Formats: sequence, C-alpha cells, structure tokens
Amino acid sequence: MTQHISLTRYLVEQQREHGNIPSQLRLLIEVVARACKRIAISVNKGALGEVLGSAGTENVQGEVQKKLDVISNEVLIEANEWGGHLAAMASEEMDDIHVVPNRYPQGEYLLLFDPLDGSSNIDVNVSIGTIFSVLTKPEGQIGVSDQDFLQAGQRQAAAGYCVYGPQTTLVLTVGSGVVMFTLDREQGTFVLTNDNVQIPADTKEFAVNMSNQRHWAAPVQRYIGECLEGKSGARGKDFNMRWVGSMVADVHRILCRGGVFLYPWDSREPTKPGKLRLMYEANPMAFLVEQAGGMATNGLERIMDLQPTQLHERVSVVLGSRNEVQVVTDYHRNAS
Ligand code: AHM
Ligand code: MG
Repeated sequence: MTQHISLTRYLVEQQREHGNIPSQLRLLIEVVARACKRIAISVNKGALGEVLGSAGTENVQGEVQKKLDVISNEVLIEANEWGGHLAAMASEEMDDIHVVPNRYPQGEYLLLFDPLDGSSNIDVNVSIGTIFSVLTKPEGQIGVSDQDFLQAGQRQAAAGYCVYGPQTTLVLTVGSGVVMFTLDREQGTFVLTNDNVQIPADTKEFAVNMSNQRHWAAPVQRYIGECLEGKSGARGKDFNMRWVGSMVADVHRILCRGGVFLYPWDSREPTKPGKLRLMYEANPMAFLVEQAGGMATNGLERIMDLQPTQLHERVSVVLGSRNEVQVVTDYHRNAS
C-alpha cells in the first residue's frame, strides 16, 4: 500500500531529522493549514453558501473587498489568535497589524497573509488562493509594532500558499526545498504529493497581463516583444502565454512546469513600483520560487534582499525559471 504522509507527520519527521521546524512553527503551519481547509469549504460552496459578491467595503489599497476576502481574513485571524505561537498578524485586508490580544499568550512569530488572492476570479469559479509569510519577531522588544514586520524576505522562517482549484493544494517552504500537499477531502487531511518541487531553468511560457503592454517600461516591452517574435526573432524559440489573473494559480503552474511571471511597473501609476505587494505576495512567492531552484527579482534586485519601509508597499515582480528571469533582469540592468 502506498504510504500517505500527512502534513503533521511530515512536519514532525522534518523536525526529528533536521531540527528545522520547532514546535511553535509546526503549530503555526498546522493552524494556517486548518484555516485554509475552512476557507476551501466556503470557496467550494460558492453561491450555495451565499459567499459570492462584494462585501461593500474597501481595503487599505482602495480595492473593493469581496465577501470571501473578508471571510478568509476572519478565518485566519480567529484560527491563529489563541495558540500562543504568534505575536501579531498583518494582512492585505487590514490597514494595521493585528496584535494577539492580552488574554492569550504571545509567541515569537509574525504572520503575514493575503487571505484570498485573485479576488477578481472569486465570483467566476476560477482558481484563487491564500498566500502566507512567517517572520520571527526581533528579539528584546517589548510589544509589537509595524516596524517589527519590516524585515527583508530573506529572513522569512516559512512561506507558502494554498490554491483552491480543481484540487486544493498547500505548497510550503521552511527554507529546505519546497513540498506540496493535496487535500484529501474525504479524510480532511493534507497529504504529501510532491516532496521536492523543482522549477526547470528554461522555459517557453510567459505570464503577464498583456492588456497593460503599452504602459510598460522599455526593458519589459523588449522582453515580451522578443517572446512574441517567436522562432525567427532574437530569442529563437516560440513562446506560449498563460495568464490566470490569480498570482497563486500562475505561480503554482510555474512551480509545476516552469515559466516566467511578470507584474511590472507601469506608467499609469508612475510612483508605484507595481501592483503586487512585497510583504505578503512577492516575498513568500520569491522564497518558494528560489527554494525550488528558480529566481525572483524586481527587474534589478533580488526581491528577498529588498528592505521594506511600509507594511503594504508594492513591488515589481519577475519570477520563475532561472534563465528566463535572468534575461529579463539583464535587460533592466542594461537599460539603467
Ligand atoms: P488581489 O490580491 O486583490 O487579488 O490582487 C492581486 C492579483 C494577483 O493575484 C494577480 O496576479 C493580479 O492581481 C491580477 O491583476 P490584474 O487583473 O489587474 O492584472
Ligand atoms: Mg493578492
């Protein structure tokens, strides 16, 4: 019989063999996974659960919140508040950090999340997901502030996402490779289905919102232009394009079969580096991508080296197959 390795068993055995998942971190990952199962149930119910449509509110980025954005945010907070593993949380859907209330013990970790990424796909039955990043609270501090969260991505203790698609899949890194678990809906458990995710170094597949093409900077215009030229052009190969419009789903495809994902700066909002957020979208995805052998930059620098200055700050993103991200990054460096 094939042995099914549950998330719990995987985490316990990793700690036993490598000592890299202390009990508080294990609890944190298990609680996040449990919250994702609850979110998956709501997502699966769709119209029957009366969870579709707008919540009638806006988040700190001025985006209209969907009911499922709000529900997922509440599920994650409620699940993570009482366990004693966290000091505070931050979310795309909350203006300020949420400090663990005094009635519960405070732990050493900080959790950041995008509770439901791909909001525009919620109501149309297309894959969406939860993205999370785990930091350690700086030592010797009393209380918690925004400042404690402003750590470069390379200091993440763990990161991952759960994609709610045809299957519900949890993807995780604690800094020693990337693993995938598929939700067994009958048993209600996440089962290990890939213990060594590797992104091929080369690819012929790109993911970008092409409708923004005319607003991009020259290096991105050049790169995508050359992809579109195909075999007879500068790159000498035909490219394919895929764009789901949910970062989780687009990154998941890249972790499964390679590709390059771009969400670049564009001239409509020249003062913003891009649409995506550094701390709970780009950093966790960059950590996963690097741990799977890929590369993630903002066009010029490694995303995980960037020193954040604000909780909700934005960043340009180029990530995926190493050699392809290198080409895009070289074009930016040459241009500057
Ligand atoms: P969200 O966190 O509000 O869902 O926004 C992020 C999403 C990403 O998942 C996706 O890559 C991008 O927005 C798509 O945006 P657009 O359709 O505007 O190009
Ligand atoms: Mg998002």
